[in-house]
Amino acid sequence: MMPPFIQGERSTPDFCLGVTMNRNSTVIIILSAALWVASANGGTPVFTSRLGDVQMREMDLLGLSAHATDTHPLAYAWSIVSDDTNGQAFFENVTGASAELGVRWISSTAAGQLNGSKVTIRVVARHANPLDGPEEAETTATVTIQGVNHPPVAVIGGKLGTPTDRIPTGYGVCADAYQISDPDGDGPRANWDFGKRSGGRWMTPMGDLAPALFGSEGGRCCFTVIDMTAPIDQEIQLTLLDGLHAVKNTAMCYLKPADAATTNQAPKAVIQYMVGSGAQGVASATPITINTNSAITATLKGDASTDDGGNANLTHAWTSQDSITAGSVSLATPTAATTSLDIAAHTRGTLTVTLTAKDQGNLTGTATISFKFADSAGSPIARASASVAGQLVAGPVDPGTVVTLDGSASSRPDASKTNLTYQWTQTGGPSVTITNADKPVAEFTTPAQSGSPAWVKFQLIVKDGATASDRAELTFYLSHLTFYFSQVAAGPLGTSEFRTCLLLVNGTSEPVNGVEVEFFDQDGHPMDVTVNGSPWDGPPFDIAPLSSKRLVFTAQNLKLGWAKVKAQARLTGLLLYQMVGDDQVVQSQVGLYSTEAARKFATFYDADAEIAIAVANPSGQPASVRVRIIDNQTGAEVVSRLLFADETGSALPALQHRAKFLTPELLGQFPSSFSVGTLLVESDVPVTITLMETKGGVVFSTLPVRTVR
Ligand SMILES: [Ca+2]
Ligand SMILES: [Ca+2]
Repeated sequence: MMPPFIQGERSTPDFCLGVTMNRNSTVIIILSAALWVASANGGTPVFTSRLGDVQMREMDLLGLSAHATDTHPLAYAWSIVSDDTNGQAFFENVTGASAELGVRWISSTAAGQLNGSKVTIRVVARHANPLDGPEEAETTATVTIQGVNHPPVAVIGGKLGTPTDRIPTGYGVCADAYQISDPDGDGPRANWDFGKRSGGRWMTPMGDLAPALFGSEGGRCCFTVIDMTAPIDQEIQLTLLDGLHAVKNTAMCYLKPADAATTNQAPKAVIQYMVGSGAQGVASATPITINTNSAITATLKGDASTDDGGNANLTHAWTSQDSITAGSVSLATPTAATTSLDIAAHTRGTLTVTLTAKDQGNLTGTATISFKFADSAGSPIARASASVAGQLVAGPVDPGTVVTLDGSASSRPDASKTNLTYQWTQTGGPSVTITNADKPVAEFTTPAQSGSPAWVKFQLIVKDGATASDRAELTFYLSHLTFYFSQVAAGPLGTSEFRTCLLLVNGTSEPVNGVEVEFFDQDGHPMDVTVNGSPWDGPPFDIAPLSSKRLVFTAQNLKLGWAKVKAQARLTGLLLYQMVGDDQVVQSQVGLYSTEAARKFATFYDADAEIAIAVANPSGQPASVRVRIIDNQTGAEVVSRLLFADETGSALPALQHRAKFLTPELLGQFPSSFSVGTLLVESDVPVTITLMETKGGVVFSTLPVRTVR
């Protein structure tokens, strides 16, 4: 049943002495009705309606009026003459001939104790203008307290949606007060309003403005769900007014955009963290390192988690899994939106915390955050340096260079080093292999520069047991693209002359600027040659787009060696190995292709052919080079010999060059069944090779060489 809602009616007719009980009540008690005729010429006001004795309740308001007449304007003074209620009676809303008397209760346990108490009130009517005379009239009444006005019970009904069944944009929402009650049978007055809101924002042409409420003073209050940016939880408030009571209750309306998903979606858990009083961050896959020099607290917040049902309806559960080797960590309040980790000083180890956010449909989403606890006071310190051939690396490094990574200066804070462990890891750039990656001193060979990124990066982490250092990082920039010709020659030879003609072709649509060509002799010294008729001192030169460069090297004395070409972009290079007669006519010419520096090459091998191999070592270290021959028919290895067994340390010294015939003396005897196979050339440092087929010692062809990775 719907109680009556009569809002604030309080009209008291003239000539009627009225007292309305409980201004919202339909009950009007008429106590008396006396009528006086005003004196036409008298100066004394005359009450046409007087106060009369009446009962009222604690926690209620009593409407009072007492009208007087006079030929002059009147003023009224209301007062409490005597009061048994110990000050609980009071006037309010005093306006001329009307006033309200209220009686508070002292406490809910004391409710009713004022029963029988009397309050005497008086109203005095006198001239509003003192010049009209001192005459006045008064009327008094005794109010007896009887009973208590109990607060109404505010209950909100209606279909307001649920977190998992939201009301979409365009629909109407009506909240009702049909289920309210009042212990005294009063019909309280209802006021409606919007309360707090969470989730998205309202979208109106004027901005984020809530929809209009219809029936904000009545038994039912409605609004139309307007467009919104994301699901909204909108509180609606009902206030019941009953005498001195204003009883409030709220209910949540669950709303969603028109095009929102129709089925309940799982929450998305998000962890925000703060270490000590540091900046707030959002958990990522990378563990967060916390220095445990002293005890510290990390705050974890889950209230940035989201859900289509609104994050206010999510529950949060935190769990943790740790691998603590020293100290301790404790997780507080595992079921609150915000929790914290209390980390004892000198704690070491790792901890992963999982947040599970659950919606009212029991769908869950999880997020994790990992911490690494490091006690820097005792952590070792990683120190890394790099060198090439004993020289610290100071600039870009050529491809194929062996770089030494040196972490042997790492130590504990007290400079001790015993039982430290080392780990070198590549952290960027083209992938390379690290030799001795778990030793203080490691090495790698720089890869060819193949565009982006033009660097390789490494880190060293040193551990003392489980306690790791911070990482020490090294970055190496790679030189321009470098390629090599492992056999060049220039100078007179009998009646002929060797010369080397180098052709470089830029097939790109961009100029290739700053090309460098260096020419080394067999012993690794710069070769003193004439190029295109002028002494060569190796200045960089440019090659225009779709253009080429031809360099002819000649020399006074016979010189053999190798060439190195560096360019910003890949050039096509061919070296013509020429013999020229007295008449400057080319007698023979063999094209030799370039190779990159590498540790392993493969080529064709024919036992009946006369084959020479030229090897240049552009690295800064001696090269131990082995030749192996695999029988193509049987797959068996028939040769495995060091190529430079006659050199110091059986290795080709740094920057030097040799050419050798692959004779039976060098290779040993083949099995009689062997005819053709694959020649593998392997080196411990990057080298560059050329395989030449000769007749009577004279080069007439080259063999295709493939670098093997
Ligand atoms: Ca009541
Ligand atoms: Ca949900």
